[in-house]
Parts: sequence; C-alpha cells; structure tokens
Amino acid sequence: MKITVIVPTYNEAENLPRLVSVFFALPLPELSLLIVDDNSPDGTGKMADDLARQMPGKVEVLHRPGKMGLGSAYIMGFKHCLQRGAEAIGQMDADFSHPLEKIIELMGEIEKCDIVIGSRYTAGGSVDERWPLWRKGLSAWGNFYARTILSLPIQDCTGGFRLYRRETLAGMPLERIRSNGYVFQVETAYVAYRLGYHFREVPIYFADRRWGKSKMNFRIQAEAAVRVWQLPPAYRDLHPSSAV
Ligand SMILES: Nc1nc2c(ncn2[C@@H]2O[C@H](COP(=O)(O)OP(=O)(O)OP(=O)(O)O)[C@@H](O)[C@H]2O)c(=O)[nH]1
Ligand SMILES: [Mg+2]
Repeated sequence: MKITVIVPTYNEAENLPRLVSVFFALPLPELSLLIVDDNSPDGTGKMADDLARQMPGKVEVLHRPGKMGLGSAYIMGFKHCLQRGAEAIGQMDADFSHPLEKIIELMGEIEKCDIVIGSRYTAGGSVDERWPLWRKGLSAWGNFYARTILSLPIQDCTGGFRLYRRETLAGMPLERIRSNGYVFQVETAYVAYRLGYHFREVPIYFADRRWGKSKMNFRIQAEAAVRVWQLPPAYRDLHPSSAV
C-alpha cells in the first residue's frame, strides 16, 4: 500500500531532521512524507527542501507564503496526495507528540475501516504526565464538548494522528472545510461521520513537545468553541449516500 504521511510545520527546525530520520528507520518501505511548511522564520522550509533533495521520492515539500493555519495546510496536502495516487494518507505533528512506530498499527487497522484515529482517550491511551493540569483538563474537556455536541462515535476527536483510506478523503467535500486550528480535526471527523464512514481507534501515548514552541493560543481555542456549534447546520445536507 502506497502511504503518504502529511506533516504540517511552522518553526519545527529542532524537530524535523530528527523526525525524518526516525520515520524512515521504521521497517515500512512503502511510506513517504509530505511536509507542508508555512515559510517558517526558523528555516524549517529550507531544511525540508534539503531533506527532499537527499531523499527523492520519499520526502516532498509544499511551501506556502506565510502562517495560514493547520487546517488549510492539511487540505492542500490531502489534495496533493490524492492527485499523486496515494492509497492511504496519514497525518502527524512534527513535534514527536505522536508515537511514530504506531503507524504500523494504524496501517493494520485501515484494512478494516475508513479512518483510523491514534487516540489518547480510548482504553489504553494516555497523555504526557508532564502536561500541566490545565492543559490536560482543556484537552479532555474539548474532546467531551465536541464529541457530545456532535454525537461523534470516537473518544479522541481533536487529535492529529490519523490514517485515512484514499477513498475516504476522495469522498469528502474538502473545499467546504473551514476550520483552521485543531478544530479542523473535529470538522473532518464530523464530515466523515455524516458520510457514514467507519472509524477505529488505536490507543496512543501523547508526549508533550520537547523542542520548539507551541502554536496553541486563545484564538485557536475560541475558534474551536464556536466552530463546533456551526458544524451541524453547515453539513445538514450530508448523509451516507452523498460522498462525492
Ligand atoms: N504549516 C503549518 N503548520 C502548523 C501551523 N500551526 C501549527 N502547525 C504545525 O502543526 C503541528 C501541531 O501544532 P502544535 O504547535 O504542536 O500544536 P499542539 O500539539 O496543539 O500544541 P503543543 O504540542 O503544545 O505545541 C506541528 O507540527 C506544527 O508545526 C500553521 O499555521 N501552518
Ligand atoms: Mg504539538
């Protein structure tokens, strides 16, 4: 199976080279990486180009002119992967929060469903004990909030470690997806749920970032709180037979 994992980056120079070497040390010759960089001031984009030159066919880079948010970076990446004929498309953060080796398990599960979620909140999943209490609470509350309002059939709807079948993304109206911060993960999960796609969750341990700075801010939180309520009316027309 030809699998491309998309990694959006903004100021991840301390993480990216390390991430690429750990990623390609996995015993999975069919994997490739697509980096979507937003003209990071710390030179992450240039680093990504160097890695792409060293690993042709394995690492590819898309550049955008400035920081435009996670959501639109993923949409651009999804469209690119679909055009290039990827059979499964993954997504992952650049900061080692997601356990890379679990990709093997995600790949096993994607045979049996449409979307696999690397999940912090399913049985066996957890978050870094170094996370301050407010951050743990916010993440758990955010998940409960979105999951309950939207009746989502998954325990972790805000996480960014996922694997989609090609057909799943190809069936989703990607041009309608508007969220830009982490609520993008909720919006894509909701669209998939409305379309009747099947989810599976694989428990993961989510590690706090060790290098680089968080991009989390109040604006991203506020977007999430409001956007969740906008999703049911925005996607009222979607049902299992309306996959595009
Ligand atoms: N291209 C692009 N990538 C972004 C943008 N914002 C965040 N990212 C990347 O998206 C991933 C998740 O962002 P993080 O800052 O780690 O967000 P988080 O995991 O919620 O917060 P921390 O781990 O606490 O920093 C990382 O790989 C970031 O570099 C953006 O505007 N554009
Ligand atoms: Mg992070």
